[in-house]
Amino acid sequence: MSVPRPRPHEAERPAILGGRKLVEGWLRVTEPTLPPWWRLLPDLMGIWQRRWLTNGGPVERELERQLAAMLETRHVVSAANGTLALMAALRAVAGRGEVLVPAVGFSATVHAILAAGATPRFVDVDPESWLLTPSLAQAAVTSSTVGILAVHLYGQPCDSLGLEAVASRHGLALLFDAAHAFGSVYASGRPIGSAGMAEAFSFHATKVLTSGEGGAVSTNDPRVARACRQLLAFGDAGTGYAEQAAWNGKLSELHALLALRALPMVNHWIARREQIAARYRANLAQLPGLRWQATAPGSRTNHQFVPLAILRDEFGLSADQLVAALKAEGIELRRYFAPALHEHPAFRAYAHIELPVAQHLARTLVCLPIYSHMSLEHVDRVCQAIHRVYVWREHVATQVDEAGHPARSAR
Ligand code: T4K
Repeated sequence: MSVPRPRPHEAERPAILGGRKLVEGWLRVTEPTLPPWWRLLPDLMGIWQRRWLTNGGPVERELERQLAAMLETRHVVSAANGTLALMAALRAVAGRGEVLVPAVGFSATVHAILAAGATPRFVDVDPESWLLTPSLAQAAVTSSTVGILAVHLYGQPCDSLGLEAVASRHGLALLFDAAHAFGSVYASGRPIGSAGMAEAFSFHATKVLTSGEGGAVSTNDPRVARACRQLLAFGDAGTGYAEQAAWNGKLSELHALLALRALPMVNHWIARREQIAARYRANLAQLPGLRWQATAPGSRTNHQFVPLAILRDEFGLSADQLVAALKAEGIELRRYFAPALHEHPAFRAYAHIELPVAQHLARTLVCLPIYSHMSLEHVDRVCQAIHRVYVWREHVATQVDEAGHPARSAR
């Protein structure tokens, strides 16, 4: 005997079905948290008085010094953005062969590999942590492999010790794309930024620590630091000659200042993000078909993102359907990171194999809104929106198809 389903409550009708929007205006998936603007005024005056705007100015050098102290690393080289930081780090340590890279992530990681003259070899990720693990890397090494570029995806730390063991066993360069992970901590208790041959950060407007556009390479090896500095300044080590083909990837004083004055607040902001992420988990715990990224015992994420995998068969709606339904509520969810990297048109030439976990994740991942000054009331609104979309899921599915487009019946 089939049990009749209770009718969804009218008052809980989602906006996509004609109910009242839960958010006034538009709740962005993220926005930058900034130091108070007036605190920057004396520094701005200094920049104006010095008339020194870039090329190794005092603010940029002070930022590098403070970053190195915080990251517990010997050298930090600032960069105009995270992509250039990664390009320089790759060129400095890896040769022109194959670099192993996880197939879930942002295109910039692969652009950097290609720009540095290497070749990406896409590797599947772990179904729990969604990261490149030592065993997956080990299994992917070939005679052409020259390096491993692991990504601390969403801010979640990779197993640095395990990856270091694989790299040293095969004589490979080990690099970390730490674009998402400023302030995250390895299981060993060391800050992200201190492992491998180098780690590369992004300080884009969407990151926990931002300079608008910006990035940095951290390394304990003075030769890598010197090479990166040269690569980010026309290949010129101060001689006036271009000693190698290179780029202009320097960070300006104005950008450096923004990050420098934000730096003392970062730990407080990460603590706030921890509360936000915990609230999401608690509020959504009763819903079926939601999977969270696993954190390795002892390690700590900065919660750069709050990613969630939506299992359609259990939740009743696909990730794209949920994104469309929340958009109607005034809430921005993002499909970071779909498609899988080897499925981007630009990189298909390098995709020789099926990567089932990456492909599954690309179909199911969404990122919930988070920023360091987000109110818990807004977190609750997002959760309420997800709850009511779930309660009305069968009706929602009549409006939007699985790809998130208006359903045929609703057109
Ligand atoms: N490696 C990895 C793993 C990466 O994810 C990235 C970049 C890199 C390397 C390279 O680092 P960078 O070269 O970028 O430094 C963003 C960022 O542009 C990019 O930095 C980031 N990863 C990537 C995952 O996402 P979009 O295209 O999502 O940004 P956008 O403009 O759609 O904005 C997202 C949300 O933020 C919106 O709700 C609007 C809001 N926003 C945005 C900006 C720019 C603001 O509130 N204020 C702002 O100023 O790319």
